[in-house]
Amino acid sequence: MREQLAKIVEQALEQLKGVGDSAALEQLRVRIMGKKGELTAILRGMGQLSPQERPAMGQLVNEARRKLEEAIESCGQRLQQAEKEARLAREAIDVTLPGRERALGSLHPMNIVLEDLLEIFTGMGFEVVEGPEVEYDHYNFELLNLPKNHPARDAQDTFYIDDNIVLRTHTSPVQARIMTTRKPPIRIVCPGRVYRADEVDATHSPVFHQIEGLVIDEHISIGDLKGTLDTFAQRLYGEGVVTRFRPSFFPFTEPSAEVDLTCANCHGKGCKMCKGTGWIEVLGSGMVNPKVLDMCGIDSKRYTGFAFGMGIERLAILRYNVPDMRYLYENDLRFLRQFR
Ligand code: 2U9
Repeated sequence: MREQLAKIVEQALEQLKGVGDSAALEQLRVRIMGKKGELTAILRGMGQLSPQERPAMGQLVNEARRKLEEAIESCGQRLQQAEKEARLAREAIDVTLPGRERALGSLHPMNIVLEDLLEIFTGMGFEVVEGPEVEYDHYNFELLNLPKNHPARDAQDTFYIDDNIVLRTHTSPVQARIMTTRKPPIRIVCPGRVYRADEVDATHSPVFHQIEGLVIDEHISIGDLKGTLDTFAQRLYGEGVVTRFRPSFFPFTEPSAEVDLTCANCHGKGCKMCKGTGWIEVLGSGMVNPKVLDMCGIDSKRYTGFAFGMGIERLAILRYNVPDMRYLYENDLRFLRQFR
């Protein structure tokens, strides 16, 4: 029995040297000291010894057990320390590494221009109003003095949903809706998406954006229109900019004018951008046609008004010198990142 005990201790100490992790150590501990362990078996076997032999043997077994326990304990500590060091090495963070850059978005050039326009117009006392993009023929055409046979209603230009419903071809129906539901004074701007059955090229798209303005009150004159657009032009392009009105025709305004602004690139001297003229065509405008006022339920004997409209893409293209309108729609990051 002594020999057996010595062998167990010797073998266990030898095996402990080769143990590589806590799990293997636990396995070894159970194999020796567990309920069915080798040492436990010896303890059980002591029952067969004579009473004279038992104390000495008991002492030996206790000593062996203490020795093994100590060895296992110190081996466990060694392993834990090694495992902790390995974990720390694995989880080490290099605090000197540069941080990961977050990809920040930015405003689309169309939205930069739109925000500027809205700031200018709200600063002048205009209210911003929006309306539906799928619109009744009645608001998109009829109330704007574009009767059924008018050439501007040509199916070539307009997307029809059915006989009475279209994709709005301008934001004017938003103003028409306001006129039918409110009393003057009215001072609104209406930005939004509009639709025309155009082929796509460098300057055309079947979907584009407009902002239109409408002012109606007693005694509104063409002087108010000119003053409003001059102020707008100067806030958009700078102090020295003025407007030039050229006679034109729109069914919903009378008289009507196309409005040029001093070329912000050459200050009127003439350059490539304004094709040598010193002027950039930006707006359409006019005094609201009395027929339109009356059709919308506003007494044209008492009230007058002016209206204007412009394309937002055109403003963005002019401001940023964009060579082709399609850049504004394709969302190529190489293009968009230039506006950060
Ligand atoms: C109502 C009455 C009058 C809105 C106006 C224009 C002139 C105009 C174009 C400029 C370039 C649109 O983007 S564009 O193609 N717009 O020239 N728009 S006056 O007149 C209105 C609108 C609503 C009730």
